[in-house]
Amino acid sequence: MRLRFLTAGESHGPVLTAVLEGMPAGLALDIAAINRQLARRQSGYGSGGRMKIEKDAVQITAGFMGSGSAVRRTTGGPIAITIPNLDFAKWRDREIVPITTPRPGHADLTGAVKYGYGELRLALERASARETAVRVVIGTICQQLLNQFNITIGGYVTSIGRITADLPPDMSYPARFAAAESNDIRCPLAEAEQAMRAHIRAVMQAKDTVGGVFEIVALGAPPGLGSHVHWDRRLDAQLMASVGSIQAIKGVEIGPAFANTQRPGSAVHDEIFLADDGQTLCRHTNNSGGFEGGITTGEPIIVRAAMKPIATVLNPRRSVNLATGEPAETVYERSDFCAVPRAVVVGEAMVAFTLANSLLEKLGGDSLAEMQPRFDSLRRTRLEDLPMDNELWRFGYG
Ligand code: EPS
Repeated sequence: MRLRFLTAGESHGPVLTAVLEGMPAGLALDIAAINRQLARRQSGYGSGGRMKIEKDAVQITAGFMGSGSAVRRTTGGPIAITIPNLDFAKWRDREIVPITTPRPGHADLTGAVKYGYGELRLALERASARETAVRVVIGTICQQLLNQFNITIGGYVTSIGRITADLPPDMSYPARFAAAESNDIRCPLAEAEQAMRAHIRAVMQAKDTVGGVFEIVALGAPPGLGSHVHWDRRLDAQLMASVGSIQAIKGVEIGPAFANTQRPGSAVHDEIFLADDGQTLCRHTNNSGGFEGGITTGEPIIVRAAMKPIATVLNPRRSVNLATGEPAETVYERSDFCAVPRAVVVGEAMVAFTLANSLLEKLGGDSLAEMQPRFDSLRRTRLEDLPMDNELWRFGYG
């Protein structure tokens, strides 16, 4: 990995902390844009009360410097990131009732088995999706790097429970991103959005939770990122792992991968054509989701993620009180009802991080200035970039 990050912090502790290592020097970060992404992550229908308490704002205390007339830029050093938890003020001096009955679906039981916790809150606090706030900061920094190379990322919700948005294939991706941002379900189709809202409302009234599917799209990625030569260099697999690492994500597919299983190969694989210029190879379809052999094709990268219903359910669930050894019902603590609209922003962040890493691996370079000419000289899917030997050939091993 050329780019790495670590996060630390508990949901109700004083701060979230992260370090991003490997960013090249010379990138002028837009802090206001980072805070706008943090606000996006906080807004989405189906949230619990916590989002009314937090007003996430980033503090960057290393790796990004400059004063006076010079624009502040990344130094190439590790970037230190902090977001305060405003809710901490309420928890700081409170005596907190023990949690001894694990919630099905949360990390309460598995965390206690693994770490030997005598208090289940220790698992809950770190497993919480509160941590995704710092991931959004990291992802936005990565997006700002990718923007320098005209690579952009957006996302939207495609289903909530059984309500699905059947997006017209001719609706452009920028139009989908813009339409999704016009509502707090983050769904590009008005009709589906209203049905999704009604469904989430009904789920909340029934004291339950609901999951869904969202799609993250990266536009402008050059062909040739990732590699077929080794399992851990396949960029599609790296994207599945990074998006799959988001709390409550239980499935990730590249393009319509599961739907493709129901169609013959002749209907799935994106045929190759010559564009009008007689030079550029192009496709009229993108069933591959932007990847062949773990390498980008140059088509839009499509990552789809399945989010399970939130595990903290207002209706008590059957469990066992580990303190008494008796069957018991779970005790509810404030939570979200549907986090799918907000998870889109986190999905974008993880895709941005993974693509930025891949671009840095491809281009090398310690500064933005070094990367730019290397990017401009990348081989593209043009005949002139792909000269063939076109002669008889032998393996010729020793
Ligand atoms: C979460 C539970 C809720 C969510 C939280 C994730 O927090 P609380 O227990 O304080 O109500 O709001 O998400 C965030 C705080 C956030 O910033 O996204 C959980 O248990 O995972």
